[in-house]
Amino acid sequence: MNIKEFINCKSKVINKELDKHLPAEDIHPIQLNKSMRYSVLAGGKRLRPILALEAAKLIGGQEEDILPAACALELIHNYSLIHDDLPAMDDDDLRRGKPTNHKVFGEAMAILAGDALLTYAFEIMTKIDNVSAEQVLLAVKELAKASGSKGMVGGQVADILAEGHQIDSNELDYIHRHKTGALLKASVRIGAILSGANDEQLKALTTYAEEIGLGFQIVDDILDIEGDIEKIGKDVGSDLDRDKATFPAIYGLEESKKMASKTCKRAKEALNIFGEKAEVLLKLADYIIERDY
Ligand code: GRG
Repeated sequence: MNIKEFINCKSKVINKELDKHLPAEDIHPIQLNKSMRYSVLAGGKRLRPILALEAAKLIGGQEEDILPAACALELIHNYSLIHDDLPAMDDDDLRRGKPTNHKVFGEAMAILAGDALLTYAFEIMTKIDNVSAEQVLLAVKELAKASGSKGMVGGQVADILAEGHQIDSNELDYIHRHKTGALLKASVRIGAILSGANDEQLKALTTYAEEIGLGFQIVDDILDIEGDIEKIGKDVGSDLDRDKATFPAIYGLEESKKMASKTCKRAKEALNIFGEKAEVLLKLADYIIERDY
């Protein structure tokens, strides 16, 4: 099985489901609906939904039962990207190769589209069928915690407050475990919870998710730096700005690469209890750490 082909194929299923859930562009409020659809349907690897679906499959869950939760995760991810791109945050003009939401719809609409995606995610969670109310409740709690002040928003705040300061490895760890790691971890755990994972299975999948979350961010930082070096020919030393909350800034480029491959190894070891059934999640760990996009 080729993992890139697998991701492309699964993305089509997820995109179809997202399209189905998102409010149509020709109904009121038209501008808001257009703005929400613009960002969500602009591409993206759909890693979070795929992680949820694959964790579920490993435990014996049915894809169609997990799809609403998979969409909810992607909507929250997209809300975070829209808000992260705003002038008050990263002030980015491009996302997934297209103008950012606020560049097309204006800042006010981008803020509101993000808000609407966040809240709509929880509405979609109520549409989960064939799963006990108790499991849905646990999954909702997981999603809320991972998205809010104890998760992604908390990590984003720590990242903003760290700007312009030298931070230590503990702070860096906190930022990334929360800013990016929390939603990736929730993706795996939600798929597992909705499929009735037992404690041992949930613990193994949680370790896997924590490791790939960390690896994802280390690789993201490395790719950013390597991209800059390629684009503007900056020398590595000057780019490893100590005031940046990145792994290469704290550990150096070579050590960061070693750390990324260790996270991948630990992620895969955590799935030993599942044997060959974990093939897709094992390949996804490799894909996340070895990606060159
Ligand atoms: C604004 C509440 C709030 C949070 C923002 C996640 C985040 C917090 C900001 C994103 C900034 C960023 C680019 C972080 C690097 C890691 C990351 C989340 C990259 C984008 O995720 P991918 O690669 O994106 O899964 P696609 O486009 O494939 O969906």
